[in-house]
Amino acid sequence: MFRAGATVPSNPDIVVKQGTIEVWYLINATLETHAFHIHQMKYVQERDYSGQPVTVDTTFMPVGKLLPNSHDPNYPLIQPSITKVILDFRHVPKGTFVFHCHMLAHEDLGMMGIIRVE
Ligand SMILES: [Cu+2]
Repeated sequence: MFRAGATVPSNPDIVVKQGTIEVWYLINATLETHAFHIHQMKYVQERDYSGQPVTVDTTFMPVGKLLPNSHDPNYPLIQPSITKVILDFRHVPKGTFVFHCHMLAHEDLGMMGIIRVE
């Protein structure tokens, strides 16, 4: 929500402390690939396709895996993919910025959040 006259939202989705290092797990419980992207910083993705840690600003989140549902075969279950990232807020300026899916159709449909560094 925006306050009257405000230029940034007053209610961020995530608040972090400047100077901290955070581990986030990006969970994709859908059957579509997503591309996590955050502004103002790069971060470490636990491993790339070669199995090595890599510094990035966008992470592709693999699709979830379909599993049979023994209770109702018409509704299969989804085992989510989990991607570990390490975000270093020691040198990120205080302020408010966005993270979002870098697939623009997803972003336009609402896959966007606000983060505030305090
Ligand atoms: Cu997406």
